Order: sequence, then structure tokens, then C-alpha cells
Amino acid sequence: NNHKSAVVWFTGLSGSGKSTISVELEKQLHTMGIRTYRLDGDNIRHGLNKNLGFSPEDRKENIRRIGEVSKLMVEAGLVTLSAFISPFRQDRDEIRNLLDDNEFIEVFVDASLETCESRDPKGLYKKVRAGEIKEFTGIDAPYEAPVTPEITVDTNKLSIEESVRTIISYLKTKGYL
Ligand code: GGZ
Repeated sequence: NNHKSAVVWFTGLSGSGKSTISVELEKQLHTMGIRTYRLDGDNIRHGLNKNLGFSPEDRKENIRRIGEVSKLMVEAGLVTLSAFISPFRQDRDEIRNLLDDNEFIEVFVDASLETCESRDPKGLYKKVRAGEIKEFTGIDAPYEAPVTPEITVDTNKLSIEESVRTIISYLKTKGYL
């Protein structure tokens, strides 16, 4: 189908809903005949970036490499969905600068720490509170929220479906779809 390729870049805390929303968004795009590729921790941190941990330096390098891969995917003509905490504003801005104008669509998946911790889908917050994980984003490692993201979805309030609808209508309004 006819579309303009771009990266939809999801940023937010662990448990904010980045992966879930990107999976549902991808399903919707497929029903519209749009070719996509989804990047997340499961296919990146176990492969390309398996030598990286969660120190500030490693997170920076994680995001830098993902930015480069995202650029390749966009060059291949795909709508690329990248879902990583990406806690540092500067690292995200560098990817924006790496890409051509309008190829970087930053989606702030906004959920309070309380919301994320109450969801705790992988039991990680529980481990953090038990002292088993250090340097956890939002607890004892920083998260820098975007200042002017293209899209914010407040998942404290919105359902997954509502968040996906918000993103699809942005993509339609701006002529990506
Ligand atoms: C944050 C961590 C940590 C620490 C393991 N801090 O909810 P999840 O499990 O599936 O998503 C989190 C994922 C974060 O990886 P990213 O590549 O997105 O992070 S970054 O962009 O900051 O490089 C979480 C899990 O890995 N995880 N330890 N200390 N999240």
C-alpha cells in the first residue's frame, strides 16, 4: 500500500505500555496493507545488543545502534516501530537528527511510576523493591520525558485501543498513511 516510511519511536517507563501498543498498532497497520518492522527488547537486547547492560553508557549505545537500525528499516521503505525506554532526551534527539525531516515520530507513552509499578507485568518492580535489581529506570535511574513529542498517549487513562487510535489518526492526518 501507499505510505510514507518513518520511525514511530515509543519512549516511556518499563510497564508504561510501549510494547503492547506497538504490537497492536502493527496489527492495525497490517490490516491496512502497510509493511512494518517492529524493534523491541526481545529482538534487540538478545541479539545485536546482547553485550550491553543498563549503565548510562550502555543505554546510550543501545539506543544509538537501534537508531541506526531504524534508519536502515526506513530506507527499506518500512514503517518502523521502535519501543525502548530510551531514557535520555539527547539520545532520542540524535536519532531525530540522523533521520530526514518528518521521519521521526516520537510517541511519549506516559504513565506514572505508580501505574507502571501496579501493572508490574514481569515482576521487575517487585525485584527492584527487594533490592535485586539496581539502576532501574524511574526508581534509581533517570527518565527524561520528551518536551515536545509528536504524540503523547496517557496510558494512566487510555485503553490500548484508544492509544492505537490516537497514533493511527496522527499518521493519517499527517499523510503517512
Ligand atoms: C530498566 C530494565 C532494567 C533496568 C532490565 N532499567 O519492562 P521490560 O523489562 O520488558 O522493559 C525493560 C527493558 C528495558 O530495555 P530498553 O532497551 O528499553 O532500555 S533502555 O532504552 O534504557 O536502554 C525491563 C528490562 O529491560 N530491564 N533491567 N535496570 N529496565
